[in-house]
Amino acid sequence: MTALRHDWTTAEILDLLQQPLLDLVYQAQTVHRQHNPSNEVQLATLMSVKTGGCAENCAYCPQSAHYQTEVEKTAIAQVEEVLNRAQQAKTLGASRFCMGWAWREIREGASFDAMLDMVRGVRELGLEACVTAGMLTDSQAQRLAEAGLTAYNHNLDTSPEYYDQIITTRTYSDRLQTLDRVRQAGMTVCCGGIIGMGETLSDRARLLEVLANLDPHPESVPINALVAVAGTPLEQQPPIDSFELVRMCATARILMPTSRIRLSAGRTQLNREAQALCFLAGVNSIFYGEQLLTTANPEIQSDRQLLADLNLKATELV
Ligand code: SAM
Ligand code: DTB
Ligand code: SF4
Repeated sequence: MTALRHDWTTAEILDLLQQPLLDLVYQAQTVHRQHNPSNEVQLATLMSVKTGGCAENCAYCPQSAHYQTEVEKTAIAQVEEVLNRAQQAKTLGASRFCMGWAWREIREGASFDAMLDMVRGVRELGLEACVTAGMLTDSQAQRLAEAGLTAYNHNLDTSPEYYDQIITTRTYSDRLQTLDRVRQAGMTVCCGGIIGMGETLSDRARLLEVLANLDPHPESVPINALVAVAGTPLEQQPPIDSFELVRMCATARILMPTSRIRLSAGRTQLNREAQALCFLAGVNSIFYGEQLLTTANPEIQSDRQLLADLNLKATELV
């Protein structure tokens, strides 16, 4: 059994990332089987509760108010609509429901009260509940934890060194501070990043280093491939090679043996074989449902078929 470590160096991680692909995947699957049930994948369904008009300037994001994209700013969804969608996700086999808010930071008032109602309602359905809504205060973290929120998602996105090429309206340490508040309030942490934004292999290693050296590790680690959206500064980025995504997932699995590694945005670009290789590399969660937040995800029917053909079981509700 490999012990959990929080002292990984950049050089060690770069060595892992650059191993012969099959050695890397073999090592990742070995670690995976030591710590987690094999052949099991958690299905998480996303819903955009508050879409567009965000004050941050994240270069990848179609919801930033700084860029002209096809995403329109919409009103905050009603609690009832959100809970209907959560019920539907449960019926379709999801065990986690994730609610996205295009905010720089959580606002107090009716919308935060509604967020708390959504969290309570999702938990009452027996689903894990996750919220992603930007920065928060200690008191907001506390109230979300009291409402039963399972996890708060807040991604580091890339390395500390590359960060200011992607976002200038907040800092890496702002991000780490929010993660700490989530942890202090007793919720689990969902934190990962994006590849395909023009970063180097060292940047990827450094992102993984920061994630793996958090103690405890984030319980869930979304690995996104950039969805290059027209109107964003990254619209011209070429798609990444799927083996690079496999390498990223495998290395995340080796570094964080007990975390859920979630193959997140970018799955529509992957064929079935590439996704199977990601599962072999230790991925044990995907986003399930035809939409991510504002962009497309694979069809429900094709995901069901993929899981059936690979004999993978969806994680059951507890
Ligand atoms: N505003 C909150 C925040 O930034 O934490 C929550 C919503 S934000 C859309 C959640 C995450 O989605 C981002 O941190 C980023 O990692 C991911 N994301 C956004 N746009 C993406 C894109 N075009 N491709 C891949 N991942 C993306
Ligand atoms: C995460 O890491 N990826 C999800 C979820 N956490 C919130 C979001 C992906 C968004 C992709 C672009 C969009 O659909 O707007
Ligand atoms: Fe806003 Fe989040 Fe998009 Fe950044 S990633 S622009 S914070 S919604």
